[in-house]
Amino acid sequence: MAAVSIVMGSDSDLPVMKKAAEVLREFGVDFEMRIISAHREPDLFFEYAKGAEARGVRVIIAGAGMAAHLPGMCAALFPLPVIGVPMHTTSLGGRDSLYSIVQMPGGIPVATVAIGGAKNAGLLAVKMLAIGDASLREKLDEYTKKMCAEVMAKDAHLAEAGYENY
Ligand code: RP5
Repeated sequence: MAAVSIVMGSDSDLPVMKKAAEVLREFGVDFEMRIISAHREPDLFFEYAKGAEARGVRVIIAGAGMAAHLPGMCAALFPLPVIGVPMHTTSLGGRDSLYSIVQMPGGIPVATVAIGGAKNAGLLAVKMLAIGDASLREKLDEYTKKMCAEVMAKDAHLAEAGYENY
């Protein structure tokens, strides 16, 4: 059963939204992934968002661009957390998507990540699920340690390449 649902407004969002899927795979979290447009197929979208909780979904990660209403409408219809991922756009650099997603009215929150920030959206979903899952919580510690070791290795390579270090 999918605990996380990744949804995006168009297949043009897929190269970004794949990064959320990669994180969920890394943590062994079951997820579903859909392309559903709130604007172009509103009836199907309502069915998807209203049925998500009954399917076992605990967190929705919704990515959209331009007049990006998909995450906000997910939050209006789905009672559990929604994470919004604004897409970069050629016309307005993604500010259109960002403002559409982040400027939600009081009472309907969307946890908005950076423009193109699907990796962090995946991680945030894992952290939400880890609140009630000790094994995921442990995996988060391992992930943090690994990240720290990677940066330390890069720093060591700088010194090996002859740059000043102390
Ligand atoms: C939004 O419109 C989608 O999320 C996408 O980012 C944007 C453009 O969609 P396409 O014209 O590429 O299908 O609904």
